[in-house]
Amino acid sequence: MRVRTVALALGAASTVAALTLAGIENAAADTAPRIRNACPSVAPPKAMCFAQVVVGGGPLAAPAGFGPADLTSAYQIPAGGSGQVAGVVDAYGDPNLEADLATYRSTYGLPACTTADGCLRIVNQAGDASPLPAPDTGWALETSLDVDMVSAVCPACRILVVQADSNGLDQLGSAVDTAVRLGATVVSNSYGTGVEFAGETDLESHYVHPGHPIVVSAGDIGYSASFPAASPHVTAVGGTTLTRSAGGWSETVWPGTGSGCSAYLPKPAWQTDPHCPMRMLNDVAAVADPATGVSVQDSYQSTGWQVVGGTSASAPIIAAMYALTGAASRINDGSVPWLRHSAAAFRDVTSGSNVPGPYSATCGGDYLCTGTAGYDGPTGWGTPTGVGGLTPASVG
Ligand SMILES: [Ca+2]
Repeated sequence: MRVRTVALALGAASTVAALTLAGIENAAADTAPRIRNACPSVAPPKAMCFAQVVVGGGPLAAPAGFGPADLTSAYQIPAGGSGQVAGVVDAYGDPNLEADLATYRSTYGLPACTTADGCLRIVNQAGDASPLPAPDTGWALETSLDVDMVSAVCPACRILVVQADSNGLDQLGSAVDTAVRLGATVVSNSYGTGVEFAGETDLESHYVHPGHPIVVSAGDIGYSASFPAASPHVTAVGGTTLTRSAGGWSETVWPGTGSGCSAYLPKPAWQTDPHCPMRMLNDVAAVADPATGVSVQDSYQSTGWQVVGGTSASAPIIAAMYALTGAASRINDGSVPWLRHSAAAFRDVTSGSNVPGPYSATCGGDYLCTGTAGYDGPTGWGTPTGVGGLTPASVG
């Protein structure tokens, strides 16, 4: 309970206060909290992880970002998930993954989830338990973020981590295929190119798995369409700034979130927005602003508790909520929020923009880059309040 109290107190803090209080990773003398990407920028057809971490100020002694109770409250997350398998695809290895997950879950009072009890399974992209890929510091943080978010949202889910040999999209795509083959109910993908490229059409088949929702981060460079989020066969997840307000929660567009109109991939029939003739991103959103970030435990070449954001946080939250619907086998793409949205099912995000951003271009000032009433690119139909908006209509 002591830890939960700390988390709740910090969750209530303002953005500025959260930044001031959240210091990590670096030497104690490095006292200026700031945000950096966990993974370096790369050019397609490689992908970067979309985690952003608060650094500076010295190691954190206790969790300082949003924890499971905060997320459960903000998104009205129900119980459930027994028998569901949350697949997580990342690149490279993380030697401390299981130990760090154990720390996260025990700290927050969640049931243990270990390789010994079969709850946690870690394989390479071929589906084998060994050899696992060489470790990478940035992707290790990313992987911990993914399994921590899945744990926070769906503590009863089993977790299948598939580690691609590298950050090449062909490798990551193979890992997605493996996750589905090994029984993943849903597959969370917190990575992408940030920008589109012509060759993405040749890689898209890895993300076409009807009956296994493929959930993808929208990217962290502001207004821009990223692949594989641009696939019309996935759910593209944008990001918000999440703040606790009197009696509840409020959200605005996180300026870093990707969004936009694909240059290469066609518009699916279920998308009805007026100004994008191709696949429009995004479909839904969840918290991604590192200044209102989530708590993550990562000790691989790092100091333990971290405050992390980026659309790498929002994608596994949505993936795990899909698992909680118990209806993932009837989900084929990102259409469900478009078909099932309602005022009760989503918190409509109506303010904020992802233009200007460090790499963004103007979008014309409309819903492609601006939070508006109803659908908008940065946050899709909004953030889920319960799983009703993520649950497909009953057959027949
Ligand atoms: Ca909106």
